[in-house]
Amino acid sequence: MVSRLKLQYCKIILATSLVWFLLDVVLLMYYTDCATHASVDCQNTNNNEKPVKKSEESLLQRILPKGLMGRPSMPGDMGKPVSIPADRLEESKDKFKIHQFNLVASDIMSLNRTLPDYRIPGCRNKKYPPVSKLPDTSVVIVFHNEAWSTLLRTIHSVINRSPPELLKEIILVDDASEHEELGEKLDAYLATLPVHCYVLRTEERTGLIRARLKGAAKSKGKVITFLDAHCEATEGWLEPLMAEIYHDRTSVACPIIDVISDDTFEYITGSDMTWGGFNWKLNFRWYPVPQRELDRRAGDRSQPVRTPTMAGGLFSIDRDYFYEVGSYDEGMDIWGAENLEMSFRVWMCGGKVLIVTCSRVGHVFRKTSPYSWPGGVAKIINHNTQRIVEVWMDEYKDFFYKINPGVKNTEYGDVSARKEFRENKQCKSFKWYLENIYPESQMPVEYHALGEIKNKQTGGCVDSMGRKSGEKVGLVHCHGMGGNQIFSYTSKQALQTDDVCLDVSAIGGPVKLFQCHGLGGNQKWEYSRETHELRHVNSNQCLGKASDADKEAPSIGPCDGSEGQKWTFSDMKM
Ligand code: UD2
Ligand code: MN
Repeated sequence: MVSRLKLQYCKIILATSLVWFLLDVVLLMYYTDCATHASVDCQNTNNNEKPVKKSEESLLQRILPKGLMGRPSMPGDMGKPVSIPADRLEESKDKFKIHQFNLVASDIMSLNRTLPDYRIPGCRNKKYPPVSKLPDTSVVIVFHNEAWSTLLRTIHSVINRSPPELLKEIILVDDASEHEELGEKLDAYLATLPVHCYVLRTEERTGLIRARLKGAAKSKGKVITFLDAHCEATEGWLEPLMAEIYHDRTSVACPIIDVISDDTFEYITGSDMTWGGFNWKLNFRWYPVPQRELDRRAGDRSQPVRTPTMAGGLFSIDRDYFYEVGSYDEGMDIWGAENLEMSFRVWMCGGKVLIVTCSRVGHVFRKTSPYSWPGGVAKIINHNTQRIVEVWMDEYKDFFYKINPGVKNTEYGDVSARKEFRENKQCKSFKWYLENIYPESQMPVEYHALGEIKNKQTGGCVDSMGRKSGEKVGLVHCHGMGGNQIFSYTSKQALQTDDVCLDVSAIGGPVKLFQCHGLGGNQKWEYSRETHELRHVNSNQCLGKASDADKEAPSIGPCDGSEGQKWTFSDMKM
């Protein structure tokens, strides 16, 4: 009896020891992995792992290398908003303008801030080729006067959350910053990091496009990954990007860009249901992913979205392919438009632009730019944009020039080399791009007219008055300058200016501007070239001259054949 009890006792002891031993091995394996990721926060950053139970903590302390055990929680950890202590509120307001974000908030956070695993379940369990097969990447980060804490947090997040085998190096390109700490102090700090990380410096301010080209030229990885200097890479961000390029070297792979609040630095997840587009002024805009693209992915949200354009700051591209597809337009200055140029070029010359929904990187979006703009903002943006329009947009450049009449006469330098590239590569037409890649575009593929809509009786012109979606459209004196008086009568029978359409949802009006949906409905108008009437199909009413009630807006009422309900288009194609 006693010996049987003894045997049972021994078995229990043995079994318990075995369990503890196995647990030790498993935890040791996990934390050794963490250590190679060089993160002091590693145990907190991987939400895939079960939370560590209280009872296991002492064991963890026993087996972990010193320093890796969780540091005390810090402001902003787990992506939470930072609250500024009362005695620093004033300072945080003052310092906001330096970088156009809350520098005090960023400075009191850890450079190794912890974040939850934000991936959707379909992404967490996804199998990728082993890291030994995936291409490695050089990460290129350009900056001009970036804040120390945001720049270093970008770097740490990349090191902490990338498999070391995939991270070849981090190349910073300092675009003539004036802040002293970004000099030798930065070099010294980078030398202590476990990943090869160094700074190239431009002699004078070159702008982000040429700075990126400088970084790319030095890169040694199979892939180049560009990031802005105020980002945070999240768990598992890199493998899905590399996997897309591994499967197809002509893929330009962008992560989902999540929002890091410029005020509280809260990490706010962006939607996987938006993609990149652009308006007539060639401003990059986010729009909902259309049903067509959801269907193509058979409802699987973990599949990459084939986006018409990219935001520009964050993407991976095969290094050789980057050069094959024309790298960047070196003639572009300082900031802006390079993202659309690259998107059009990649699609039209045989590649693809993807939003890889399993990869998420946060970015501090700012409301205003903190930099100086040598020569002025408008001049630089117009210069860059005109270079795209002239090289890539064929006849569709009319949309840009008519809505931006002032730009036509500004200088945009020599684009002959870019045109030659397009020619040699036999890249497709912009019409092909609109038809095949972006049929939902705000630029109608087919249209009957692009110009003024003039009232026959009063001579007034329909005018967007620069108003937004949801507001009333205007009807004022024709100025003949284009801009807000440019409307397109599209083949879908919409009356569109930029990305808004004339929309009527009630009998008797008002006639409003509304985001164009391309589905007809309240945005469908029939124009008769015989009677010159513009009939709103859904309500069977006609557009008319202004009424006494509102002298600066078109009316809408029963069609009566009067002169006030007759309209002409200044540029009728049909
Ligand atoms: C977006 C892109 C950005 C770029 C830009 C259009 C994202 C998240 N960001 O604007 O990467 O494509 O659209 O051009 O998609 N910089 C320089 N030299 C300069 C000016 C800027 O090195 O003369 C750096 C700057 O420090 C930053 C990067 O370029 O790291 C992008 O500038 P930004 O953050 O002001 O651009 P953003 O995010 O508003
Ligand atoms: Mn940015």
